[in-house]
Amino acid sequence: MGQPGSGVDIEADARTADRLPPGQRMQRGEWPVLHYGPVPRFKPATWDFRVTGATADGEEAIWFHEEFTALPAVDVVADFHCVTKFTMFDAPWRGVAAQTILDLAPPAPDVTHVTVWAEYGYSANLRMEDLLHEKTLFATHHAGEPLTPEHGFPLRLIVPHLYAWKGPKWVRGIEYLTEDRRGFWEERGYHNIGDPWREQRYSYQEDPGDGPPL
Ligand SMILES: Nc1nc2c(c(=O)[nH]1)N[C@H]1C(S)=C(S)[C@@H](COP(=O)(O)O)O[C@H]1N2
Ligand SMILES: [Mo]
Repeated sequence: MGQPGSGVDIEADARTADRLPPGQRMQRGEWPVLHYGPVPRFKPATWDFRVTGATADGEEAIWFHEEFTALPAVDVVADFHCVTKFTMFDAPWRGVAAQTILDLAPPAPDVTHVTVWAEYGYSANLRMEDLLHEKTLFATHHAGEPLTPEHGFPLRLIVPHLYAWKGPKWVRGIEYLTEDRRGFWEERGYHNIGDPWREQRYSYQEDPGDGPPL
């Protein structure tokens, strides 16, 4: 591996360069807290996670907190890209794979998109394929510890291949849609798809077909 200390930084820089999407910089130090509005208080007695909209059987699915935390867990290590231009490498998440929820509460065949709903009506829309991505998960833990309240306790969505606003903190459910509908930031100037590798930051960059009319 060469001289101690010699090649190491070069290798690390090379790794960083091709893992950093265009216009992003690496976040050093603390994980920033970013959101709109206040941090909701977790109320275990009334917390639930609901799957609504166009489900396969026409019924809503619902999990109370203890039930949700008993679902099979997965570990996912992934980079985290915020549209305000910081990227965190190798965030270690634990939680429930989105695929698990989809298996337990399947969508009707004509479902193409979802709205992910969080406390206070925050929402983000995703294409079904984004939710089905193998690294998309409903995270309960970060770096082996339960999420802190400001980072989304008890549950947040993580969609590593899209900008982080697509992952609502304090998530409470998903709604199956048979046509796309903009979420909170997607109605307020942010790109409907939000792929950091294509630098899809703002809605004025959308191509025809990227999203419903504004
Ligand atoms: N409920 C909710 N979730 C949210 C947001 C928000 O405003 N409300 N902001 C998003 C944005 S823009 C980012 S970058 C990430 C930030 O997550 P963090 O505060 O854990 O770094 O949360 C996302 N999830
Ligand atoms: Mo963000």
